[in-house]
Amino acid sequence: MRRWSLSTALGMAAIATALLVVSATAAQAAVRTYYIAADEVLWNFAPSGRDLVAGEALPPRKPLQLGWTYRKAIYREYTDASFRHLKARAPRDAYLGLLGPVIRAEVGDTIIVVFRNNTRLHLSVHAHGMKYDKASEGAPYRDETSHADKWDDAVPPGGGHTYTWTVPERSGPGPMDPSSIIWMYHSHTNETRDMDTGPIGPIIVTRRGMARPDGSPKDVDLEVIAMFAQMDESLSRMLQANLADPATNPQHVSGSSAKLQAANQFLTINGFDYGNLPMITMRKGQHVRWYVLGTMDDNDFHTPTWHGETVLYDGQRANTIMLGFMDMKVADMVPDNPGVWLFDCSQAVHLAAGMTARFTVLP
Ligand SMILES: [Cu+2]
Repeated sequence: MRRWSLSTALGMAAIATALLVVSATAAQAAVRTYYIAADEVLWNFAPSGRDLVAGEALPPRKPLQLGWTYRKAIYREYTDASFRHLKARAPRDAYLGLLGPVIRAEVGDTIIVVFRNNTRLHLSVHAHGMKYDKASEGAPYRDETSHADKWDDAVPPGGGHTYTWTVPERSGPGPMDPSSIIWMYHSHTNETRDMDTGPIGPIIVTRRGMARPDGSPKDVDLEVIAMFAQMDESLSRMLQANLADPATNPQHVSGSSAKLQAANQFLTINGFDYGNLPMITMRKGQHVRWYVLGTMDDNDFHTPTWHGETVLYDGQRANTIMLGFMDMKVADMVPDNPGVWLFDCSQAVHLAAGMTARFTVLP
């Protein structure tokens, strides 16, 4: 009798605890809504007009190079569904450059992207790592779906679509990952050429129970996102628009895409060349999390390299890590060495082509 009572009491306590856990989890799960438009902008890869790492003039324009400014389509965040007011990016986030807004979630959350296409091109929003159904995939291929499940794959100019992604355990950090990981979202209507056209952005997912209300990881002081990408303007879907516009083609360069290719490729970090990435600033002793991204480049890997400091990547000490195609990696740094330091790609050709930036560690 006594044993029966005890086990019953224990069983009821266990059920009550389980219910509490379930309700706490349900209470914490958030629906995070982002209003994101694809907008056309004039993008300058080196807005200072100089090589800020070498402290000298940019290399001379190649004969078939349009210039340093090109029309691109990029994702930008708005305050609401009217898409009338751009959501201002904090000055400290200027270094994010042409990356779209940072989408955040804690495991268990739901992400809603209300998308508006303000460009002349059919575009989409396709997420890596998230869980979605066919109406929120944003990628056209023979997937045996039709009608409503196709609209999201190529949203027409002036059109819009609402994408819904859930963030289950399998979208969040694995057992060997730190408290947060990074994914990408990008237009996948013309998968390879969209990469050169511009619309791409980051998604950060934090482990359940490890997120602040804004979704960022509690155990990190500063997060930095750096996308290493070759932007081939000869393959951009905006090429014809760029050729036709004196603002982007002041020398009236002309020729086929193949002829223009070598002169119009840029090796960029967040869309910046030759040290023009706005300075990233951190303090000695902070826990800094670096998220590094590769894209769908032709044939090149990238090797982000931190000078003057080291990182912990995959449980190993490093100052260089390898980025494959559409690779997304996380490296943690506790800077201990105040100064201005180089952050670049160690691939020699890329280094020579200005795939360089700097970061500052304050005492
Ligand atoms: Cu590289």
